[in-house]
Amino acid sequence: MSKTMNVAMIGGGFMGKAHAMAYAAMPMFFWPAPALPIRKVVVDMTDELAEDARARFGFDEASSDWRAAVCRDDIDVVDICTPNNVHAEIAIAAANAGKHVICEKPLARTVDEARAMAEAVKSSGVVNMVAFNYRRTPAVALAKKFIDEGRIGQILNFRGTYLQDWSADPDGPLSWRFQKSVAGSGAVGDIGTHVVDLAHHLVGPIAEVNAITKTYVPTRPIQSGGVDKLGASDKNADAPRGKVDVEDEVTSLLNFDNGAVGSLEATRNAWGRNNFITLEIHGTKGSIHFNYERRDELQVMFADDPGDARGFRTIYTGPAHPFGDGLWPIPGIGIGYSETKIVECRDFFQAIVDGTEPTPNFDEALLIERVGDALIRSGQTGAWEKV
Ligand code: NAI
Ligand code: SOE
Repeated sequence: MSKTMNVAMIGGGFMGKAHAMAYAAMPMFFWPAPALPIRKVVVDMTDELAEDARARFGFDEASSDWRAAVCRDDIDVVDICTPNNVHAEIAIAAANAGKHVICEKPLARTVDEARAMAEAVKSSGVVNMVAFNYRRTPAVALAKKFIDEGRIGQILNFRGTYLQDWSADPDGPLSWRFQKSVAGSGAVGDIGTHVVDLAHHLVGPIAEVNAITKTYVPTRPIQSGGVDKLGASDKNADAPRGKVDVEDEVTSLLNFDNGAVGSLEATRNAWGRNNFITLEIHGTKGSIHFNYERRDELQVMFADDPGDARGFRTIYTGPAHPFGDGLWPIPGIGIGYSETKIVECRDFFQAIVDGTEPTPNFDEALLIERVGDALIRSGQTGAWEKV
């Protein structure tokens, strides 16, 4: 029987829901499970919010005191699902208490915070991971496999986009995602970092960037309540307006360490795009195309295909592909966002049990943070900026 591990989860919003679901579902998908996560205590800002999260997400206990929760003797894992402003403080306290830590992305608001977090987990020797879950989409993992096998040859160009439209309406609420003091940055940290993670995973480290950043909506109606309302679904155009002090959009050229070039776009203001994460990578022997809005599919073109079969073909991912052993027994059932979190949860607990480094860990996320910082700097200077 798998060993049980007690989790203290801090933050019971959107990601709290996704992580709680993964704790419950992971052993159902991956059996025998590396460990059985026990939803021990959930922490939120107030006793009322925490109790609501406890009842909804199936935790044993609720608390409004994360400092006490992360130090409890009976806690093995601390899971950080709060907005970005408290990631560093909680992760460092958890590491100092000897707890394994999984932290939502972006790792922190600034490079300095991220570095302090990476140092804390290193000096305490705890297992650490950052929740860049999109790389655990089976089609993305299949792209990685093809690249590692040399099927598209040497990579020449990476084009990555992350387009959404939940902030396109200027009367969408001023959530924490528009406040630098809470979020650290705007589209760069919130969604651009997912593209950087995918670029690092599939191509290698980004060396320098040349970016344009724009803020189109300078003020928004002040949001009531803590959990992010994410857009116009809950808008109150008559509320007093507060300042947006982060970028709405980033567009950048990229140079990679290995000589590949590329581009990155991230915006939450692109009407009609929902979770439009696209990757198109071409190499000396072929190309790969992925669109998260059709996340079960990977399009590939191999240059050595016979002339009469030249062109992109669509592979529909299923049991034969990465993570297929645990997901669904036949192709065509498909996966959702939650499955990426279930795989992430399995990999984190597997690393704890095996004593290995999960990926991406805090060191890798520090590098992503440095790319984000270079994107912001380049947006200000208009020049190429080194990572
Ligand atoms: P949210 O606003 O839905 O939920 C945040 C929760 O944390 C709220 O319940 C809030 O009351 C609570 N909270 C805030 N400060 C706290 C504190 N000091 N102590 C305890 N609880 C506190 O936010 P969401 O969307 O869940 O985002 C959380 C984190 O997850 C962010 O870092 C975000 O960037 C990341 N995220 C990652 C996603 C992914 O695809 N990997 C998707 C969405 C968010
Ligand atoms: C909002 O842009 C958001 O929830 C991001 O914070 C997540 O990281 C992304 O995966 C989904 O969209």
